[in-house]
Amino acid sequence: LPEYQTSSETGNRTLWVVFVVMLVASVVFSGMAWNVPMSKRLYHVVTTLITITAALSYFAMAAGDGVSYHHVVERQSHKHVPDTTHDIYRQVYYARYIDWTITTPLLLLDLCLLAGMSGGNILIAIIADIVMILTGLFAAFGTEETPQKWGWYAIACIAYLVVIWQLAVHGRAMAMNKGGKVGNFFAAIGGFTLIIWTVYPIIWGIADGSRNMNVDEEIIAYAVLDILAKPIFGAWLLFTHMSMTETNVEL
Ligand code: RET
Repeated sequence: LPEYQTSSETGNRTLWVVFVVMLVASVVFSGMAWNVPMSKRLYHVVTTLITITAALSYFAMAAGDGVSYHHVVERQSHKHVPDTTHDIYRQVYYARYIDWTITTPLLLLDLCLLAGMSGGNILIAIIADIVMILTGLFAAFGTEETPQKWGWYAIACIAYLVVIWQLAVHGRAMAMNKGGKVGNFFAAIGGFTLIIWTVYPIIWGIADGSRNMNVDEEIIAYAVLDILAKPIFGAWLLFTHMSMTETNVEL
């Protein structure tokens, strides 16, 4: 008999809760945009687009649409009985990768604009980020019977290092040039981002990669990370931006 690794009521309820959180954040962030002049709204627009996209993605996952069963591996059913195998299928929430393809470049754009990075460096960071997410998607649909599942994962990690390099080296230098206030804020919110983002590939390795976490635990782990990386990050950025003229962008 095949084995199906599936979310339960707990995972599903978590998905609905995060959907509501993202929806409320979107309303609050767009409301905040009305309270600042047009010339200060770019971060509000970018940040609201991030939470709206996440709300749509969580709606799809909660409704059971952004998910499919993936054949992971064929296993020996009994250690000492030959020719008895069973297939293992696990739910892959591929809606996440569609969400991340849109939202992680927008999150990076927020940070790049804050630092005042050059167009070339922004483009490298964003394209490397898209490569990271899409090669991560290939890894998610890889099979444990071939080595390329972890090969795709390794490529995604290299792309992630390119993103970190652009932000930590070029981003930080440009932010410092804008003065101590922006420099310190960039270091703080950039450090927060670095820590949160780095937990994603770790969770992926434990849950999707090696199946040492069940589907419910995986949903909860990503839910916590997504709330920190999107609404909490966004609120911090927008409230700080409102109190500073140095963060204004001429775009
Ligand atoms: C994957 C697996 C392959 C290796 C790496 C990954 C990195 C993912 C990251 C995701 C960040 C998501 C955010 C979402 C929105 O809030 C694709 C998990 C490196 C860094 C911030």
